[in-house]
Formats: sequence, structure tokens, C-alpha cells
Amino acid sequence: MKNFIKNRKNAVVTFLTGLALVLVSCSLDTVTPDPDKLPSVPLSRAGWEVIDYSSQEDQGGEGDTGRCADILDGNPDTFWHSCWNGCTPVPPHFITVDMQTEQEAKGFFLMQRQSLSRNIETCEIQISSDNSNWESLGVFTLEKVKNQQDLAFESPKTFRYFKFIVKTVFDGTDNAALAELVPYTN
Ligand SMILES: [Ca+2]
Repeated sequence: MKNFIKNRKNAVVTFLTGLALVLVSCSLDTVTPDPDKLPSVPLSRAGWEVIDYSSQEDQGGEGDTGRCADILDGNPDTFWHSCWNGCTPVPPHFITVDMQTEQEAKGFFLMQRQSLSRNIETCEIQISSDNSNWESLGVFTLEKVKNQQDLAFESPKTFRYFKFIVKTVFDGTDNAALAELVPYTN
């Protein structure tokens, strides 16, 4: 009889504990996530295309890299470089990318060329839905570091095309380079 009461008591405790867990998990499920507190996620760049640019180093000066598309490949060791082998373009340099569809972004992640040579000091980002009318999101000041840098917008933006414009470079020459650039959302 004693054991029966004890077993019943244990069963009640187990039931109540289970009920409490269900209630807690139900109440957690109903919490609305705050988008500002979610981790930022880079957009997938599959199918994206460089549709215009001022110049790129495709004359062998940087070997297999140096092309505009190298800022979209996810590899920090490949980079775009303004043309320098037999050419002398001056800033502003620019690269225009077509994301193929309109997407919402809250900013850009950027990585300087990892050798820290020809790093960009100031840049402007413009966005467009039709590759004709452009909105400037302002001029961003970068750091001369290897780490990923966050170029956050004041508010989320929806666009299909973006234009990255190099205004000035840290070493004071006309040459610029960039390893990675990707809009992010969450
Ligand atoms: Ca790259």
C-alpha cells in the first residue's frame, strides 16, 4: 500500500513536471523573434553577375585573380584589383552587380584584400531596382584590417542591383583592391 501511494505520488510529480515543460515550450514557441537581435546572414550569391565595372586586372598582373567576380566567390584570398598592368585608371572605380531578383538587405559585409595592400579607405554603395534609377546609401569609411567589416544601412533596403564605388585608397595611389563584398539579412 505504501509503495502504491509512493508510485502514485511519483507518477503525479512526473505528470506535473511534463506538463510544466510543455507549457514552457508552448510559451517559448509563441515568442516573436526580434529581427534586430537575430544573427546576420549573408545572401546566397549563386547566379549573381557583374554587369558593369570601371576596370579590372585581367592582364596577368595578379595571376588568376584580380577580376571583379572575385569579390563574389566567398574566398578571402581572391580579389578584384583595378587594372594596373599597362593601364592607369583613376578613382572613382566601380563594380555593378545584378542579384537577378529583388532581395532585402540590412547592410554589406566587406573584406579588404588580405595582404592589406591597396585597401579601400572610403566607398559609396548605390542600389537600384531597374539598373537605371539609383539610390545612394552614403559613403562608408573602412578600416585597413583583414577582418570582415560591417557596412550597416540605417534601415533595411530592397533592391536587385548594387554599385560599389571606390572613392579613396589608404596608400594614396590610384590603385584599389577588394576581396569580398556581400549583402546580408537575417
Ligand atoms: Ca574573393
